[in-house]
Amino acid sequence: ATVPALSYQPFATIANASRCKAGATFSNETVDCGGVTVGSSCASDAEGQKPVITLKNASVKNLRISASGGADGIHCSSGNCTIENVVWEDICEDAATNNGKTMTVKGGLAFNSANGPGGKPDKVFQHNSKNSTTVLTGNFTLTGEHGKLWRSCGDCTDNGGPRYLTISGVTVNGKIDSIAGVNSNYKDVATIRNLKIKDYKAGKPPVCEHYTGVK
Ligand code: ADA
Ligand code: CA
Ligand code: CA
Repeated sequence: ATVPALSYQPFATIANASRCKAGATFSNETVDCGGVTVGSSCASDAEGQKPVITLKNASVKNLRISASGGADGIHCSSGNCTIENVVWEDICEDAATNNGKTMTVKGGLAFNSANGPGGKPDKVFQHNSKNSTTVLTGNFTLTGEHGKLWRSCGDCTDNGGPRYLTISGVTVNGKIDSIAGVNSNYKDVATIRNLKIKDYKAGKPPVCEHYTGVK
């Protein structure tokens, strides 16, 4: 009998990688970016910058966001979104925004949230839609310096709440001001399990900061 020659593919091609470009929108699907790096620009802490990637009831995984191109990060603009194994080489205005129902960040890593070169450390995740949940899990890790890990919007047009944060396996391997910025008057709830914090700024409450949301 003849023995068939061994054949193998040394490098797998991720069919979706070419779709992972700054400005892309993914809807009702999971897109594996295969480790590509994307980015647009970073105008420091300016609000109104465009998201790098928009998810509409969709998931993205295995993506890097470039240090100088983080803009307004990833938006979950509707439905349930999962952001899995994403690396932010630096956070620009923020890393991701929940404008949907449940936004889950699973694994991955974010470096400084300093809004680009010369900026000061600021928020990582922004939560704008009410009656919705942000989940941080799978040992999502922060390194470098940060303000808040999560902020519930204090002045959104879609105001009120509550907004929910669930942390279940997060490591802060750098320095942070606080974990959750809740609006107490909107009855926000942060549920925190398995959180490791290496260092936090003196004089700041390390876990919850209470705010009053305004209309
Ligand atoms: C700030 C600002 C909000 C909203 C938010 C965001 O919290 O006050 O109105 O723009 O940032 O989405 O980044
Ligand atoms: Ca923002
Ligand atoms: Ca910011």
